[in-house]
Amino acid sequence: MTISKFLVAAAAISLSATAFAAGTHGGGHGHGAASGEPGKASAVSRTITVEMYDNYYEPESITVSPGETVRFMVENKGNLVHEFNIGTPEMHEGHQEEMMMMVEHGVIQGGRLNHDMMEMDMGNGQSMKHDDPNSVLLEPGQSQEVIWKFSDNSNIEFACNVPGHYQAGMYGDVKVQ
Ligand SMILES: [Cu+2]
Repeated sequence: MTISKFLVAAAAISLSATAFAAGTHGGGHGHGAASGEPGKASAVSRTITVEMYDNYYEPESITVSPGETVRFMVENKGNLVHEFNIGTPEMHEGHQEEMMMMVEHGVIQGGRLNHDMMEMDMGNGQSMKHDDPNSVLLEPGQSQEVIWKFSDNSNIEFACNVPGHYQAGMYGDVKVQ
């Protein structure tokens, strides 16, 4: 929830009502209660490799069973910073406003992340770290795993919420069956 805490602090400074709303709606950033929960490595039934390009995923959709725990090996093969985030369309929409703030504050700079900025204390120990268990944010060439236990909610997408990417089609369906 570090980004949401940052948002609240930033909204207080900028008096930005929209940004504040983004941080409070739908339980805030990324917890993913509606889309499942962080999975345990011991419960993983399958590993799926997900490649990220500018601006799409390979594969474009996946099928899981209700309650299944999947290890995603996420690789950024594009030239831009990309995110792999598991959530409902509503969660992604809220997260896109937060990501917009990360761009505006120089945390995301096209093909790189400003790690110093992400670590920076925004006051009260809050930072713009992107460390929620349902997502990874990667620079070109980076890879990282996400272990996620899906619920029976079939209204789930994996998506990149870097500004403009979702709109360019950088999302995929999770079919739960
Ligand atoms: Cu992207």
